[in-house]
Amino acid sequence: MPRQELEELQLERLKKIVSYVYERVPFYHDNMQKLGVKPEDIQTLADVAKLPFTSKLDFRDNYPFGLTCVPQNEIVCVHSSSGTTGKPVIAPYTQKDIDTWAELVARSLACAGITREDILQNAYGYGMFTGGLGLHNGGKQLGAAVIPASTGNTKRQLMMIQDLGTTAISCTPSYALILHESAQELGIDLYNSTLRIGILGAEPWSENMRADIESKLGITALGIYGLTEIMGPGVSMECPHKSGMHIWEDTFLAEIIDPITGKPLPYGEQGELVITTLTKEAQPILRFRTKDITSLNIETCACGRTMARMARITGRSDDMIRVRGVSVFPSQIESVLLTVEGIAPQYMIVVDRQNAFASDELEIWVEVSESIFSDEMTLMTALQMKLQRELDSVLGVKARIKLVEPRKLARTEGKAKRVVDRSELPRL
Ligand code: DLL
Repeated sequence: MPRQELEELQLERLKKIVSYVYERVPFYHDNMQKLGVKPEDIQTLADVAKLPFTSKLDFRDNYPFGLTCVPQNEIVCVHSSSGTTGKPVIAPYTQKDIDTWAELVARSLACAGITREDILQNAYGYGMFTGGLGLHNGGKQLGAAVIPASTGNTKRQLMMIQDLGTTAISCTPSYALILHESAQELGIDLYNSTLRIGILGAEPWSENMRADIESKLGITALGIYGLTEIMGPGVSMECPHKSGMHIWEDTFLAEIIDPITGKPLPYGEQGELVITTLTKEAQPILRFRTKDITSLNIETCACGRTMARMARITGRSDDMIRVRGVSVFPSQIESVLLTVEGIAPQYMIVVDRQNAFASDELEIWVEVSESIFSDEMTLMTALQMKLQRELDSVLGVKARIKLVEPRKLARTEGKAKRVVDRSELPRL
């Protein structure tokens, strides 16, 4: 769709959704009144900036159904975020919401090059997490054969890939590496298997991590993005040109704001992604502050799609670490680590939360790869110094590196936990 037509459609839908929530949800009604804005004040897309933001905290304050617009008997399914502390985010859907979601995931998979000829092994967790059922319903909608593998049981996952001829795998990037590690242990050659595409998301990963996964699994690794508050996976998806994830803008209005001032930023500038849902029935959300740091590009992609692309997420504004006043994101550290030979793509960044994330020095635990690990101190010290130098020059801050024996750091089958508080450190 030409962008002008797309923007007309967005405006029409935005106007509708703003009146819809204004009439139904006291939270939006009150917040709009506080700002002195009425639904009829939305006359252009830029007017979205007049609307109040919604944050994760607002979900907590309105737990569980305070943001919901429909009576309970119209809700056909409820998902939730993992929520490690406090109450999780609750995401209710009507049948129409579920259908739209399946359609958007099907569109995402098609965008990645998957067809009804493919066998999609879905290794995102099934249950209340949106990854499992989201990819499941979208895969079926496309007509691919979906294997509901869920997370874990890596040996069986590998057996299914081999026996069923799996051609596409959906999982977190960190789990793709676990699959490779286990395959190696079992003498299975994943590189030459039937696998050809990876639909990877749910956690930040770097361009170097992509290269590593592609070279180890012999696949094209593409990013999928989404979040519970907005829908689940399938908000945006990379095409094989690998130049950003196409946001399905007929359904979502995306903005980039300055995370400190909250002011909208122009296309191309990096800031916090804010999303308004344009068609949701059960729980539409106005201007959700995702905390995800990215930028938008509206140039037509080489694939021909006109919908804006969001750049790889460099991190979450709440994952940002301040070292001597310099902002550092875990993904920047990952990028550096993966360029140094002898380092396994497993690491942990240690922070002192009591110290409000502000420290004088970065502490990073890094696993050494099996091929290079040695008891000889001089070798390991040289590697440590090399890493220190690289991190110093790229990040501009001092890093204290602790080298860890191969396979010593904990593996997670879901989202990888890269930033760990000192009080939670494992004993090695
Ligand atoms: O992780 C939904 C999902 C499932 C996405 C499967 C992709 C695949 P939540 O648990 O609510 O939902 O977490 C959402 O995860 O705000 C980002 O910080 C992060 N995230 C999701 N996809 C990506 C990605 C699911 N491709 C939060 N790159 C988001 C980087 C991502 N971060």
